[in-house]
Amino acid sequence: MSSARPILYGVPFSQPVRAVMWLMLYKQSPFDMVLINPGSKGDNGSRNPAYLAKNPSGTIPCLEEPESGFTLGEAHAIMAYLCSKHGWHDLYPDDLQARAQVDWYLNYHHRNVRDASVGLVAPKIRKDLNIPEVIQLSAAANLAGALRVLDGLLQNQAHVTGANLTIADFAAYVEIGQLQPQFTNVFDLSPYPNVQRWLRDMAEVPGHDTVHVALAELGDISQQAPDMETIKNANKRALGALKTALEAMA
Ligand SMILES: N[C@@H](CCC(=O)N[C@@H](CS)C(=O)NCC(=O)O)C(=O)O
Repeated sequence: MSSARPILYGVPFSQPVRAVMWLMLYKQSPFDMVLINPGSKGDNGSRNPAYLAKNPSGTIPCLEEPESGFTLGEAHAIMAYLCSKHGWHDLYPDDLQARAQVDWYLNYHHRNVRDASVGLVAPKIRKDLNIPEVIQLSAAANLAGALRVLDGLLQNQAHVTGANLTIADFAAYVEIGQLQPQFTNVFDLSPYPNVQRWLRDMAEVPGHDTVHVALAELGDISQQAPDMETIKNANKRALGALKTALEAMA
């Protein structure tokens, strides 16, 4: 493992981890992935003291730059940091107002679009979390409200915050995209035609397929929750695809 490469901690199943992976693949920016089990206190768990020292919130993703020892949690903070560091102003504009629009979405995302996972996907995949039904219902309602907002925006613009692709699109897609029929199929997106058009466009963005191998492998979970073996295999395939993509960059 080269010490010059940043380390991304997480698993490809995690939506916020996928957003960071996608950004780095899109920019052909090499990294090493270290697997961290979300929620576990075990050796490779996100609630283990060793990991908490890197990211006190105990969530994935976390980025580490081994040479300086710098660590950073929160997918949106990581993406903004990488864009600022590398001058990726196409994805995170240096124009203050354009950047503020991207920041608007990144903040809005958390209690609205992010609820796709809390309300619809996690209850199927992470039975162990025992997410109460009232929380699932409220999350699904938040998501529906956010989709109405996004559908309105996307009627007049190609991407979430304007004409161009930005990190807001990566953040939004990893949540909304996972609901599509070719992935988990747990939510009807047909009432949102502009969102659907944007989803199709986003599927053409380089890195999309590599980042979504885990979901493609998992397939439709609308009728039946996947078993542990299926989840493990999907994770294995996703890591294989990521390894191939990272080797191709070297
Ligand atoms: N706001 C955080 C959310 C991160 C998050 O919720 N990660 C989940 C996995 S998708 C996690 O680490 N859960 C484990 C836990 O909370 O213990 C971000 O965008 O990075």
